[in-house]
Amino acid sequence: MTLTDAHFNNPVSDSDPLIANALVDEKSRQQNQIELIASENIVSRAVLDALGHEMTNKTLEGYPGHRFHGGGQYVDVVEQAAIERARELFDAAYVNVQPHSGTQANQAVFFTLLSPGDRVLSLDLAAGGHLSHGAKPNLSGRWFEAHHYTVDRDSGRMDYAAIAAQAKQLRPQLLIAGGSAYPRQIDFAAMAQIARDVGAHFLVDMAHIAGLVAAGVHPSPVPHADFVTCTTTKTLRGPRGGIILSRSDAYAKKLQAAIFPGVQGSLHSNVLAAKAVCLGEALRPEFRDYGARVVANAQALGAVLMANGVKIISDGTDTHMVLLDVASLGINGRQAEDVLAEAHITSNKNPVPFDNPKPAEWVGLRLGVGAVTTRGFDLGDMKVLGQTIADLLKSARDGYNAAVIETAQQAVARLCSQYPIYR
Ligand code: DSN
Repeated sequence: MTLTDAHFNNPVSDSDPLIANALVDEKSRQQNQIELIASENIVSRAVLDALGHEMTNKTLEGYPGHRFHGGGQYVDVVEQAAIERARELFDAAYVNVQPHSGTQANQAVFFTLLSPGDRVLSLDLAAGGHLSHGAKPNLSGRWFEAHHYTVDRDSGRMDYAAIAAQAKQLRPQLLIAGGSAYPRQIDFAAMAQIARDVGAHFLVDMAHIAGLVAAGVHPSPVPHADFVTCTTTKTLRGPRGGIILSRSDAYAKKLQAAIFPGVQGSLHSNVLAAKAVCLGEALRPEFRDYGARVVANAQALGAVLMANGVKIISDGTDTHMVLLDVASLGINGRQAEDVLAEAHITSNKNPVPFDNPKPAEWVGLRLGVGAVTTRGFDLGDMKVLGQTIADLLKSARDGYNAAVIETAQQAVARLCSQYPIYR
């Protein structure tokens, strides 16, 4: 084999054993553990095909029909398809499918609307907000004057009267709803009214719930917000990347320029193809069924945990996630994450509203059911899983009971072999 032939045809298992082994191990990890990180899912083979395609070789800047490089005719096909599918799925007038991430989609909206020093009002990080909404260590928190609203201490839900009062006092240029760990439906109409009353623009970051909105099992922010951003990764079950949507074309020119050349250079051609595939999948009737099963599974998981005395923020969920306050069990979030990991259940420690800012002290554990619902877990499986998790958490409280961990490992192994992923 010539060097050139090897370059084009050798699989990674021949050319780079270190990386090949890590890839094999990662696939096996995904097969043999239960994934409950709320920002994850398991994409279709078709999405994987697009991601691993030779289209990755193509460099392009600009937009379909107006590129800065030649040879873009097939990428134009996929980008146009992604735009049209997102437009149909979310009933949006304006769509930009190029953001490399949700954070860059948010940056582009900031770049379109704001000048450094402008005021932003968004959900507090501990109450479920997102770093890119003005958190101090993020560029958005360095360049803009960010303020945060929180949730009601007793109900764990957004308090619209309190947000309205804060907005009136602050008069932000931008009001943001959405984030990474708010398990309840947001009243987008109420938030839009608050923004209108103070002359603010209104952005909804629906990264976590985009798939639920697409499936019609969560109200859409698109009719209410000036701008909606999301990732394609989470409940939408697509590749890593972002999208910007708007109900109107009013800011189209500025948003196009804000993504390129504002905050990004060339686009990721293969990822655009994968986005188009996942948006096509989300348009099919079976995706509506998937969305309904996700919410039912999350509610079933929350119910079993609460029946076992585990505190759930807001006493339930309307989405794909439940947020546990494990301080009620006398442990912290890291201990909860660790004991679940012993039984091959993957989750993440998380702050709960009004939590300590130090991650080591957080007492929350966030669980999301997008991935297990993709595998086929049903309500009966959620009962088994919920009981397993409750037993593990109590075991951590009582000093890690080896028999409980072994029983949990067996339950997880049974579920994983019942619901295999990629052949
Ligand atoms: N924001 C992070 C999360 O929700 O896990 C990554 O998307």
